[in-house]
Amino acid sequence: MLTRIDHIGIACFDLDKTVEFYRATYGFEVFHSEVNEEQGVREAMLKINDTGDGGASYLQLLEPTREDSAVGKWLAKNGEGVHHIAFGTADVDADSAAIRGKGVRVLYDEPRIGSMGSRITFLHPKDCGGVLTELVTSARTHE
Ligand code: MC0
Repeated sequence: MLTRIDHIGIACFDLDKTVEFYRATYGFEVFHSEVNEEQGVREAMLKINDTGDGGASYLQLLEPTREDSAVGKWLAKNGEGVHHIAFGTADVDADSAAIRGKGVRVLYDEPRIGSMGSRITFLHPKDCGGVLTELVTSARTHE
């Protein structure tokens, strides 16, 4: 069951500059940052609030580490902006299987490692009304 908006992924060319915009404009601070080489991103997670399901909601700022990554390709075509939305679930395996059963393409056979040790998968944007959609089970909720 999907129980929260886990994060909104925002693609940017310059992570440090974008972090500073969110800090100066809204007062959001970086909760966590990391590089995910498999996904080809350097990212900063800005926590908005804890949620009632044991998880939290974040803004995820994403700078590509290489031009041929998903975010690098998307930025070259579209420029900066909202790249994807992510729903949180306690069981990404069960939810991705259920959604696949409804005819939506799930991009990974097995969930991969996402931000802060989470387990993630993606749904194809062409099957989701043009919205790249991620499912996340956070390390806090998959223990
Ligand atoms: C591509 N398309 C999108 C899109 N990316 N539409 C909406 N939102 C996006 N973000 C559209 C393109 O415009 C194009 O449509 C069509 O999909 C094919 O795109 P493409 O440029 O030819 O690229 P593909 O097919 O090689 O790859 C698209 C695909 C890929 C969605 C399969 O980006 C992917 O695997 N994404 C999942 C992984 C990801 O995004 N990782 C970065 C975040 P037209 O109409 O022009 O044909 S990592 C992350 O978020 C982690 C760290 C975390 O949360 O913890």
